[in-house]
Amino acid sequence: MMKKPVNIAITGAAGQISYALLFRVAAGDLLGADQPVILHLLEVPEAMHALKGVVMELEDAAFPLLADIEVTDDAETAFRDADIVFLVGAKPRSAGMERRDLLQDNAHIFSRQGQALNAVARHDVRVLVIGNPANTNALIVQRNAPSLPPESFSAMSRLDHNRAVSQLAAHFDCGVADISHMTVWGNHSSTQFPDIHQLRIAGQPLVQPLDTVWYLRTFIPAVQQRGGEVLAARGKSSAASAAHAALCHMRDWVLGTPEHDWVSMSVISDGSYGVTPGLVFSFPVRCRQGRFEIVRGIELNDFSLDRIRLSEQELLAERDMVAHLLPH
Ligand code: NAX
Repeated sequence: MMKKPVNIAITGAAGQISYALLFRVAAGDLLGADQPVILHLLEVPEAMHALKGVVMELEDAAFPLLADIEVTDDAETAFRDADIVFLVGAKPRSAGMERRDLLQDNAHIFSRQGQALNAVARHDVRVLVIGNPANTNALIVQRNAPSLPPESFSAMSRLDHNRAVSQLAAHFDCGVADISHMTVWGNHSSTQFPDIHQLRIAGQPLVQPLDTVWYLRTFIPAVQQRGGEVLAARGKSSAASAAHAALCHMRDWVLGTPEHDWVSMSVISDGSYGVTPGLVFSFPVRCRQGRFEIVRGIELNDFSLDRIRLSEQELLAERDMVAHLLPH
């Protein structure tokens, strides 16, 4: 017998990340080839016409798993009954705009969406925030949805994680699947800390001492600045790789992480590794039976702790800037 469809809400549905995400979700790349889905697509009124075109293309693809498509410009309508929510839609950063202004503009979008989730979402909903600044937006959404468990919310650091894994495979001349125990700590910003101190290749810890010159001068900046490089080359920010990272994040959350590895997810800090409780911070996590757990007991050297503190400070400053939108 056919499974009951899963309701998946996606905001910013006419944008470029969604253009890559929607078709893969409808094709079964998120939850598997036997799981029907219903898409709830949210956009602003001005983008509705463009969204109609995307819906036509979804129809034209004749996906067997796509049970229905609902289109709306009302957040409560989009989030009602949703099992999974991808919060992609946000204002882009325009020329000359300060990060502070972007934060304020988007903070209002995410506080309203948090309230809408609070009003209508299922208690077991899983929410992934992709729209930037993703970590602080996720904090705003969570704080505006006090009736939902805090562990319903996360932000995306998986694109940074995947970028790091790919760079490591090239550097160590191995396959991507050979790389494990990679962690991105902190904010999805230039203060993120890609940490390879626990790295294993084909299951084995590194035998040679870490090449610190390469690590500090090449690897860390390469991961931190990859988004800017893509933007400079394409004239547009990362889209297909971001959509893929969103699928990886949500699939692992729902279906579980590989047995002998972990992934990087931005989740509400429980104080692990001294990170201020309540901040949405990227940690190493394992997922089992639909729940994530921060990996504990990793020994961090002073260098790593300093990097983690730096990113934490940035998130605390962002939190202060949106304090008026954090009611609880
Ligand atoms: P686009 O500008 O192509 O699309 C955004 C869409 O969101 C637009 O269609 C817009 O109409 C819609 N939108 C705006 N406000 C909305 C609202 N209140 N409700 C519903 N929809 C709304 O951007 P895209 O390239 O798709 O990127 C989306 C977001 O992802 C941006 O904030 C971007 O910075 C962020 N990213 C986050 C990444 C991460 O790793 N966390 C990486 C990729 C990307 O940079």
